[in-house]
Amino acid sequence: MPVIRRRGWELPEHLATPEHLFLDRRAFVTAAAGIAAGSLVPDLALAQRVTDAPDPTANLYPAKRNEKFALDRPVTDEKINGNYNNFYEYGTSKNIASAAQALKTRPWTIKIDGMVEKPMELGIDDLVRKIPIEERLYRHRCVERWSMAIPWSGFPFAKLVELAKPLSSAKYVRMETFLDKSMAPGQRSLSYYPWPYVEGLSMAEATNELAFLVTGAYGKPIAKAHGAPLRLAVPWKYGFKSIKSIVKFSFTDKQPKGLWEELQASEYGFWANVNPQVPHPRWSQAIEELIGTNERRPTLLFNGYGDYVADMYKGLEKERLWA
Ligand SMILES: Nc1nc2c(c(=O)[nH]1)N[C@H]1C(S)=C(S)[C@@H](COP(=O)(O)O)O[C@H]1N2
Ligand SMILES: [Mo]
Repeated sequence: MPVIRRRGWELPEHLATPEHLFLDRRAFVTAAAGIAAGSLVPDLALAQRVTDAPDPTANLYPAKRNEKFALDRPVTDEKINGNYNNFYEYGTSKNIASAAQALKTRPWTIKIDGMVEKPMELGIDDLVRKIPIEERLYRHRCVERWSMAIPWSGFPFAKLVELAKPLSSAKYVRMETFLDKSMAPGQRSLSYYPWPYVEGLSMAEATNELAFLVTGAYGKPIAKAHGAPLRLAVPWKYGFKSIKSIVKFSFTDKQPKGLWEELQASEYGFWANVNPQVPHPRWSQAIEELIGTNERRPTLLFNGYGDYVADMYKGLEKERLWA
């Protein structure tokens, strides 16, 4: 396990996991009870790891890299990236990789519904074989101020939109993660969270060239801790928009409310574009720490992806573009 050393400039301890709310007493009691119940099945993660079948799409990796998406920094070491995750379904610490082995990724059905010509359900393996995958090097900036650089594999979100054939009345895509307390201890212990995890994008954002549906990372099918078998990468937005383990895409005319906005609307909004000039209510966003290095850098507007995305927000300047 790589140890991530925290230095003096970083967040005080009580802010170290800011996406996690300060617990009120009642919530804390519920959470503690949930954790105690969860401890009855300590070996579940290990058992699952041993019995998992080989990934049926493994032969598609490594996918050809699309050189258009270049980095200004080295790729984060896979071991560090694979062991420093936010996946609240598996706990509120960063060290959830082992617990996430309880995630069962097959069979995995993806539902497309709402304002579409023809709603459909399809298995992840059919979906991944329908649309050619490629590799892209993307940066990732969490609202907690850390960042990484990842070689994701997957396909443009626009391809899924093409498949879904949304009606012209659809304005947003709402995405949902699985809901299954039996394989997600966080969904039991954090019982006051509005599970399942939900996130949303406008149609313009979803069809932006950068919006990427991820099926793999580091030249292989995506690890469970990263949100197997299908997660989103929208690198100009704060990390919490990049929903993991997606089971549903709903096309809608109502602006979706993500899990964090639902929990704490005063801190997390719909747009959530990286903006160093707008501090989170509890800390600055001016600087980021490159996890796994000793480096910190000034945060860039739209995480440096303004050339791709700035046009979408013309006229929206008065809206809350912050985390
Ligand atoms: N379902 C689900 N998706 C999620 C989260 C989560 O808790 N549950 N956390 C988000 C946050 S806050 C971040 S920073 C990224 C972390 O992705 P990584 O672990 O691959 O770095 O996942 C996002 N997607
Ligand atoms: Mo995050």
